[in-house]
Amino acid sequence: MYTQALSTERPAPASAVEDPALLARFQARIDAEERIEPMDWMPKAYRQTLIRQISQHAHSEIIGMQPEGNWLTRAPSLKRKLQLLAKIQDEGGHGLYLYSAAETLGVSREELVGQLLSGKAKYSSIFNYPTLSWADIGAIGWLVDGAAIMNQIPLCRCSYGPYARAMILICKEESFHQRQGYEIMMTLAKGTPKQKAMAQDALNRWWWPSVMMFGPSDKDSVHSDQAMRWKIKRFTNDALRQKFVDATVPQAHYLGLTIPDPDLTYDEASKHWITGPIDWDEFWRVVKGEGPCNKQRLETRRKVHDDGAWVREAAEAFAAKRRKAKRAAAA
Ligand code: FAQ
Repeated sequence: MYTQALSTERPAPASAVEDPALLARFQARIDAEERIEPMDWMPKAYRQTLIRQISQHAHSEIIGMQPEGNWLTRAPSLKRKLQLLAKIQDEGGHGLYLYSAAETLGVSREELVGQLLSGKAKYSSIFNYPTLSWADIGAIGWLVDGAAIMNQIPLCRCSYGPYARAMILICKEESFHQRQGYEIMMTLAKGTPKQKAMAQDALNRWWWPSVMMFGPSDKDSVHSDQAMRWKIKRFTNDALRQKFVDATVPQAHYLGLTIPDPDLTYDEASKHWITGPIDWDEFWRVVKGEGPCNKQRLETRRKVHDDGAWVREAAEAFAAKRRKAKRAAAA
């Protein structure tokens, strides 16, 4: 019931069903770096890929509000509470932006939200981990938003116009989120020994899930090849993961914290930090619904959705009233 359904099928090749001339023209537009807009012709598989990716992204933003929401009432100062509140509201806004971008592809928001609430749709694995201490709020901003930026900056150049444009504001806000997280970590790391230990413990628990957030390794990524040909994705999962590791390891060193990876080494020749093996069994367990918080996240989301029914009903009644008044004025 709580499984985030896993489609293991490879997407149908774009050429399987559609007019070769239209397909060739479409690919030529992509190759020429033209933006595809909602009313343009596009292959069915392109549309489906975008609906899948954008809606998963939207669900991630909405579910991603929960781990941080857990600390709103326990933030250590008014300033921290205001920052966290603003960040969580930003994430909610990103979700709404992204649902709107997905709707331009001909799918309704009700359908997408229904897929999330039924447990059929995926959202990012990272949000199925618990936030056990205040330091986790620092670690999420630093690592999770840091990983999100690494993945999302290239999406500003995605071939689909509405998604690419939505990502511009989202990336600006994620950048603020990353800085507020790193600043929390810096305060803790330079604080008392107990505070530093909290920061190290948060890093220990969030490092590997953040590294996994980029998705399966390239050899197991089902969608990457086609998504790269369509310029939806600009880099592979492993390439982005490497960029994240290279950027983040020196930041951990600056904090005086230790990356929880005894095999981590710096390769002088390639100038890359090389991690030890990633536990893909853990990744797939979480994706399939068996992470520490999958059940709780969906239950909370369903309750919030049900509790908010009156808001949707009131908005519909108000819209109907306005339509009626407009008709009366025009008559
Ligand atoms: N979790 O073939 P690929 C954020 C699935 S936003 C769960 O490589 P693709 C902001 C994948 O869907 C974070 N499932 O797939 C924030 C596919 O299954 P399917 C979200 C995952 O699409 C911060 C299967 O594995 N960001 O953090 C994951 O080419 C703080 C095979 O994978 C985005 O969504 C995963 N981590 O590449 C909010 C960015 N990875 O669909 C609050 C946009 C893979 O066939 C607080 N998305 N899977 O059933 C993307 O860039 C891509 O969709 C990837 C996956 C890179 C996530």
